[in-house]
Amino acid sequence: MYRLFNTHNVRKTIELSALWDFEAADANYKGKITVPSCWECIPELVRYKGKAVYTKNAEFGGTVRFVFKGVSHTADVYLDGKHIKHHYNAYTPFSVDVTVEEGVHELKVEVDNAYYPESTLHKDNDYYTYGGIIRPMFIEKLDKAVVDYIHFTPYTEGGSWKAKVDVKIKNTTAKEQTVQLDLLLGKDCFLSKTVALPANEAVVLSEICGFDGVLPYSPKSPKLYEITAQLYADGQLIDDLIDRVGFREIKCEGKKVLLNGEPLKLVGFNRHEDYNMLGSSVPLQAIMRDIALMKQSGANAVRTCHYPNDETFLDVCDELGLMVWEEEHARGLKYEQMSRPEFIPQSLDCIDEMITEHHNHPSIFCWGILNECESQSEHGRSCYQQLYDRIAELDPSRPKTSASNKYFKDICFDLEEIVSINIYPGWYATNDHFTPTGYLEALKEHAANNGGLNKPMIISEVGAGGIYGYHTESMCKWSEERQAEVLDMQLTAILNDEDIMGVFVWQFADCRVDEELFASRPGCKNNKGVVDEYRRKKLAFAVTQKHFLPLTK
Ligand code: ADA
Repeated sequence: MYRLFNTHNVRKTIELSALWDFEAADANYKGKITVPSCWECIPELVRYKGKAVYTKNAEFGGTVRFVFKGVSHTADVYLDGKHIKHHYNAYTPFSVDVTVEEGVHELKVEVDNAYYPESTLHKDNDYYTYGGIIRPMFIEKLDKAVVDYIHFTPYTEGGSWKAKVDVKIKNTTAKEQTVQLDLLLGKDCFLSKTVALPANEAVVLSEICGFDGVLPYSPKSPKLYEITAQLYADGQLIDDLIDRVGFREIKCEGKKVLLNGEPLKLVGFNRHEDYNMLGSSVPLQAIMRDIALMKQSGANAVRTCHYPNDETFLDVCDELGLMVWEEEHARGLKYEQMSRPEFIPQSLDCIDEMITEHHNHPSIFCWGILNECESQSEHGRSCYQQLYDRIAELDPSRPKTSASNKYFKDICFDLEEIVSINIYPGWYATNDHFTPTGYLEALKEHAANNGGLNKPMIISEVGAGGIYGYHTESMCKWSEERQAEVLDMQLTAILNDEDIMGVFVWQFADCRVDEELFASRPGCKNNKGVVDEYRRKKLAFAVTQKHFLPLTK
């Protein structure tokens, strides 16, 4: 099962076996491959950047939906030789509906993980773009009408819980029809409505509903409820969709972020989806190991640097009460990428898919964009504005932010609800940045004078490098001892600052990076993890426990 709960009782899913035919022609490789996985798991392809073709024959018919949870990074899907879908960006799901005769059909997926100028989000970077169908793929049997999504936005009014409930229903036929929609929280039906569906169209039903006697969601008491949409046609149950929600409300009040009226003090990590030889195709057991280690450090939050994460990861965060800063896909993009015509559409598609799919996760407390991108130029600012506007349109219930490293040149602090800054004093800069009148004070003052006045502030990245197992008397940079020493100094200064409501250590685990960065990344890895790529703890792990546990246990 992909999610931690069953998303359909009525809609049938055709389970394809995991082995597909596979060919990476440019690598002169042909064989079988598992779906999901990264093709770098195949020894001959551990450094392969390019195109590959996945092929699978399967028996199905009628109206079906091909659902891809993640293909890295570009997919072109063919059914019986006919092109039916193109998708760019590894980290967001996509689907396509087709109607075919019953029988055996050939499904072909062309995948490409190479870099091109028109690929404005996937480029040489301080993380690795793996290749393949990296997340699960399903074939769903659709009836004449289906529930595409339920979006549940809880809020309090006059001391009781309400929610804006948006349900998208699609008519999969060329005939107009009327269906009945029932909405249940747990087993209790709280809304029943007749809905007219024009031929071949989808409609979104929006309702405000009240909920009595429900328990709130919080990190320490992560109470979840299943919400179910059921569709009836002529009295027969024809489709359903099940999701999970939590009754919690996020608000910014001065320098605080409030969850159900309580100020959040967030301490945690930046985490790439990268698990040694499994690459970015991280199974539930490995996700659980990461989250168990983060909780052992005392962390109560995680940032999905620098892209939307797998829903399984978000499900575990929901269930264990780990608060999530989720962000659309972008790291260190320059004018070169942000001035291309593809940039805005690729970014908006990523935001649309991220929020459409992840709207209901109560653990997500904010949406992030454009990590360390061009927030110091007018052109960059217009890009930030467009992306923020799209997020506000799709989900006004969560604050927005972006992790900046433009410091005293940043001109976008006024566009966001939370001011977030990445700093590396003692690693990329000398220690004097943390003297009482040093960096942090200067940065806070600049932000306050440039749109960030009286806003919550997060140190979204701070840390240092350490190579697992490298110990030396000199405690030189890259030794575990020096990493621990620098991180200790950084966290002491940050966590003693009343104005900072959150800190995300860079980073949880070492991750693979592109060879373009080899000169500053020993072993072509970003070695700032507090654990290495095999989740072996470095001395820095104990430093995070020293600072986090007293605040969160
Ligand atoms: C930046 C960037 C991270 C990582 C980090 C580092 O802040 O956002 O992705 O590259 O620096 O390790 O230097």
